[in-house]
Amino acid sequence: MKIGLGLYRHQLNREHYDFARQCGATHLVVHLVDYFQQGRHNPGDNQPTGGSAGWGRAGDADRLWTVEELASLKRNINAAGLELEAVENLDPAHWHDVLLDGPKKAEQLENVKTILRRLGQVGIPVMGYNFSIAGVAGRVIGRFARGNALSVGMDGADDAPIPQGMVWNMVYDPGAPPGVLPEISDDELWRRVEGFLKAVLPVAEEAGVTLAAHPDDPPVSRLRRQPRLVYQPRMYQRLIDIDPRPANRLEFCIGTLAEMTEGDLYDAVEQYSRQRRIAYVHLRNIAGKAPHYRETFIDDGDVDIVRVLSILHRNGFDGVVIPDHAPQMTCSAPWHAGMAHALGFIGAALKSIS
Ligand SMILES: [Mn+2]
Repeated sequence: MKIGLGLYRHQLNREHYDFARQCGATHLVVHLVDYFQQGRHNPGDNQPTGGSAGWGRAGDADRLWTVEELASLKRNINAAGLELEAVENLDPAHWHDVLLDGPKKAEQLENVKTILRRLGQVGIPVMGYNFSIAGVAGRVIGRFARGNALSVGMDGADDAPIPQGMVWNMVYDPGAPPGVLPEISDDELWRRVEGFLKAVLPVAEEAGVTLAAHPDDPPVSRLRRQPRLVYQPRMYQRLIDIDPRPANRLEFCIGTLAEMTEGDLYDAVEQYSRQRRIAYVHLRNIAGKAPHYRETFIDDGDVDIVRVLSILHRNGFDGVVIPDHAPQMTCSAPWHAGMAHALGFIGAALKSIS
């Protein structure tokens, strides 16, 4: 297994690349969506949470990530001695009507195909995505983690409807007419993801890019009156059974899986790693179950992280593991300290099992 670090858009610079290497990472997973754009609630270096208005504004609908910027990003990362493993998350500006089945759906499926071809051209092997209407919403921040560290949790599912012009917890159309998104069924959401995968997987495969699906964080059956896709471990199977292509894989989030109310986490790790359908792993620890849980330090929650890594190792998983989120440590560099702690733990755990 390889150790990676996930970086937000504003962290894509040499200082953070060197920090990753110093922590023992060899790979990076990068976010190109700017979650912190005009979002009033987001501390700059913490994972975004946002209020009912979401994380902030989506990107420029008319400007897809270019070959030049992707190539330059990869070049700079390689120059720092790291590999670029994945781009994580599509921008709602580029695919909102794929999620919403809206009038620009056909055009925006082409956007996704273009992005996949460009990743392939530059040699970025994985595109992480999260097929979700409400997105990562409805969580709370507090001093929940060991030693009063700032962390994220959930206290019941948010039932507030989503305003028009917003999807995936970001605003893509600030001039949208008043009103809220219509409620849809679980079947309708599955119909949409199936259409999406059938349309883009052949292009991904041809481009040599793997699509990696994140489960619903937080994992509840409905959030903001919209259905969720993967909120129990077994639902990942339905997703990969849509298409057997190896390009149809999982952004396997241990923390989210552990928050789910059904099934056994270690069985799920066994099940999906044995099928070789894990593209890369988000690793973090939690305490509790949705809709009442807290994110914890990696060595301090319900999950036996070493056991998870042992199962992955035994089943031949050779991909990248990143720390996902970490509590913010009380010091002048809360994000760095949290990540350094998580990466140190993961590094030691991997040495102990291999
Ligand atoms: Mn995750």
